[in-house]
Amino acid sequence: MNVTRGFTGRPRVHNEALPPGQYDAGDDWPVLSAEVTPDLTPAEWSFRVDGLVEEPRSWTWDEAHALPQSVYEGDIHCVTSWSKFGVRFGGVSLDAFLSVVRPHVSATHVVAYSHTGYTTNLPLADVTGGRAWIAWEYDGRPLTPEHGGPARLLVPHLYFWKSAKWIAGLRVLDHEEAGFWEQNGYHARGNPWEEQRYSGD
Ligand SMILES: Nc1nc2c(c(=O)[nH]1)N[C@H]1C(S)=C(S)[C@@H](COP(=O)(O)O)O[C@H]1N2
Ligand SMILES: [Mo]
Repeated sequence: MNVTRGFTGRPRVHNEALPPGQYDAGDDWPVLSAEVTPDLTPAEWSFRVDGLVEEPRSWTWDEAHALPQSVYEGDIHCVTSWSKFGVRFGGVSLDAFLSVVRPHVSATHVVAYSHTGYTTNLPLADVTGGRAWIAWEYDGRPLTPEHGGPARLLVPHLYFWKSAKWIAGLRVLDHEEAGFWEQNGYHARGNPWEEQRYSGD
């Protein structure tokens, strides 16, 4: 265990769990968007799962909040090399949505898409098994618009570009379809522990 900060800010304790090539951003949380932050209210927000599923459906803000709530406490890692330790997000596990729509046995991948048009692709296995969330709270407060509020995808075990802000839905597929950054040279999976930054890494 290391205490990496002394007198400035609160002491930060962690388990040396920094993926290769990353640095600890401390209390900073950089905003990284390829898009203008949308003016999207909870009433306008919806989340849809369709494609290769038994029962495609959409959830309103209230319907999504009626699902069992779930918290992620842990770290996040951006491909631009900052990591943030011990963050706390609240929302609903993607498993709760997927168990309603029931992906076909042939399903292998998803494309996550935002209300702004951003897309990112993920293996289905990376968004099931308690490893992905629709998150609307950060540190017990509503997620701010620049960080993806009212709600964003959260897939913290992969580089943070996979965590689509202003999440609108998931399309379930039986093949991989490259999203925005993945079409622009970034890695299809983006596992920070294997430093999968660019295609070919
Ligand atoms: N809709 C949308 N989601 C997005 C992005 C974006 O431009 N648009 N940028 C991605 C990238 S590259 C990163 S690193 C994280 C940044 O999230 P943050 O601004 O909350 O730190 O959001 C990801 N999700
Ligand atoms: Mo990023």
